[in-house]
Amino acid sequence: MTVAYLGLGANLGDARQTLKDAVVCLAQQHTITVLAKSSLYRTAPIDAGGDDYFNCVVKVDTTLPVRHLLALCHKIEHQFGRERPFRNAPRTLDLDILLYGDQSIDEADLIVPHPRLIERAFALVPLVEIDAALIIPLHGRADTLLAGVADQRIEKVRSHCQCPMLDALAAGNGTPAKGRCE
Ligand code: A4P
Ligand code: MG
Repeated sequence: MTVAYLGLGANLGDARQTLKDAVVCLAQQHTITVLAKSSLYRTAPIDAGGDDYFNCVVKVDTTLPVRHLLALCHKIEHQFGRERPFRNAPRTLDLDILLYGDQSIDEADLIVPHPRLIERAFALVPLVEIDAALIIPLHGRADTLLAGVADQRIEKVRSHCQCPMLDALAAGNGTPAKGRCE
């Protein structure tokens, strides 16, 4: 089992609802246990156009090797209608591997820690919310990096969610039943 952190982002369609549904979808995978979920954040697009984004981060325990985890992320993005007309295009769902254990990977199609993680409030702020003392391989403690992104607009979304699944995840009280998200 490996602890990994996944960054979720969306700014097309009902982005808030998509992120909530995507977290439930992750939690229903037999290969994944969601250990924690950050708050939902509304964020200014960085290096991108379009509407404001919604972002969050989940901490997972997974039996999947990292490349299988990447493939699963792509599969779930596809299920949520992701299209790639151009770089940084508005998207229904983006699922990035921010961290995978303490591994550093630098390959053509997979870089971990995510190469732009430390430059982006939409990834760093929710990460630190989940785990204040988190160490990012090659960069050190995550909370010491927050000052570098302090100029980026990010606001926590007050949750009106009535969904017991998400509440349980946020509180770390267990995961939804497995196997219903194909
Ligand atoms: N790839 C390499 N490393 C990874 C990794 N650690 N996790 C490759 C996931 N994928 C990784 O990804 C492009 C390629 O990156 C994939 O083929 C994969 O093999 P993609 O999902 O097709 O496109 P992307 O996510 O748009 O690309 P990229 O370069 O990761 O963009 P970013 O850096 O994620 O930026 N502003 C706000 N406020 N919120 C956002 O969520 N997102 C972006 C996208 C820009 N601005 C944003 C947000
Ligand atoms: Mg991506």
